[in-house]
Amino acid sequence: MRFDKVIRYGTVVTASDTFKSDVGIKEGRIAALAGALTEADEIIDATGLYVMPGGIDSHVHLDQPSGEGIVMADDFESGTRSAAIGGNSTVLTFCMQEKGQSLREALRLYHAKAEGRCHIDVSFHLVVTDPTPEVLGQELPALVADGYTSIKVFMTYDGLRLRDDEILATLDAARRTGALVMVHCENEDAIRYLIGRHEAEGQVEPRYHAATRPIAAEREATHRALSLAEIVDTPVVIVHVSNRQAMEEIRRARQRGQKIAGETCPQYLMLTSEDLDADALEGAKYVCSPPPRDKESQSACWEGIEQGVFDLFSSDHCPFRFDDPAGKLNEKGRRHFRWIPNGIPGVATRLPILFSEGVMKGRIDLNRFVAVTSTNHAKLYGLYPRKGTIAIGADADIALWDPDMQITLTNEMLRHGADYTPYEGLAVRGWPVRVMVRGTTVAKDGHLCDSRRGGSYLHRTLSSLTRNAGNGNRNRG
Ligand code: DUC
Ligand code: ZN
Ligand code: ZN
Ligand code: ZN
Repeated sequence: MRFDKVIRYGTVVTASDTFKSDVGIKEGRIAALAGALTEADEIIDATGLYVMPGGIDSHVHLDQPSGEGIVMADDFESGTRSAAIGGNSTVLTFCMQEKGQSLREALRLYHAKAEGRCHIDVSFHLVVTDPTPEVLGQELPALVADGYTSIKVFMTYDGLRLRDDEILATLDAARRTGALVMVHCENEDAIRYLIGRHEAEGQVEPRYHAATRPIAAEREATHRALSLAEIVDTPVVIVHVSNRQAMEEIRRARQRGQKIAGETCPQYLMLTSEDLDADALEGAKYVCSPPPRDKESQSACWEGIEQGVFDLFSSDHCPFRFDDPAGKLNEKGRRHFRWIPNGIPGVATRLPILFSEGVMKGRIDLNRFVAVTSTNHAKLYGLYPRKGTIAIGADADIALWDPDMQITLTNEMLRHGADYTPYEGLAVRGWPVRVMVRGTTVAKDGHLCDSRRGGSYLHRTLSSLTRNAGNGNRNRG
């Protein structure tokens, strides 16, 4: 066979295997894995490089409304550009339902935002904020059948949070349809109470963001979410776990037999609440929820990645400019932490950080790296085996990694819309020197090299977690 492209002399890494092989690509798919593939229009020399599935970041916020006068720093163009430079070939972003809005209407808006702007492939999770009988009973089943197979619910944030009975109804609808539910676990009432108490003391600097969202508020909500999921026998993903106590809740629920996926993020490995204590308003750069904790929590999250409590390592990229009236330091945000938009950029730094701090420092092996950054995302969100692996028939979504490359991270090289990175000056070893999406090289040596914006919208199958949920998950009415 003559290939469109062949990647030669590299070391292929999947979630289970590491082996020397050439990779033949034809019509955007992997067509051969063998030695000495020579017949191709283009030969890419991967000597000394790892040939890995492109990163799949299943937790990315782009172009979302974020409060009056606040503008998210990335739209689908800049966000997917930055993602590609950081080694990703697919991102899963959020489609936010406004109260009173149908999911279809929300989807129409988000498809319009993404259409023709994406450099890599994208798909949407549905954020359910208004779980009416119509939404859950009529819309959701039809949308799941159309390939919108995951939803997110919030236990915190005014205007987004659901009550426990609403969460139960949403989980129950998810169980009937096979949708996978992601849950943001923090106790809103406790947080609001603590905000009021700190406010009364005049404690309104960015550092108090962390103080008002303590570990116990996350642990309690995690326990509650898992209990609600157990009550209606529905699998869930606990997203952005920041500490040991929340992690232990996942472990215990699994021991009771629940089907749960766990996710953590770079900020919980690399930052602490002390970063929010930075001089004056600098701390605003690190305001995200749940907030970064302490060194012990960092160790716990590493253990969770190493030992398999966490299946997913995602960025929770949610970028705002720092020195900007539409960003972190908006008029009200300068005066009170509660008006600082929550979120930090990280779609480009997720993979280099885990490669450098995890693989190169011997905490995890290459296969675990691929599992938690790509393969598990594909399996859990219904993209496998088209995405998330190097196998014949899979999309040729490939990242070539140079393990010897040493890079000092700067904001400029990340090509996102934010004016800072929390990881400025961090030295990393290992870099994705080429990223291909369906056989087309999108990023190379830190530069975007395809301006076509050829990313596609991905309709997905059911999650591995809900598909195999046993006990009549799909048929029990
Ligand atoms: N918290 C969220 O829940 N979402 C986006 C960013 C953040 O900090
Ligand atoms: Zn969240
Ligand atoms: Zn998020
Ligand atoms: Zn579509």
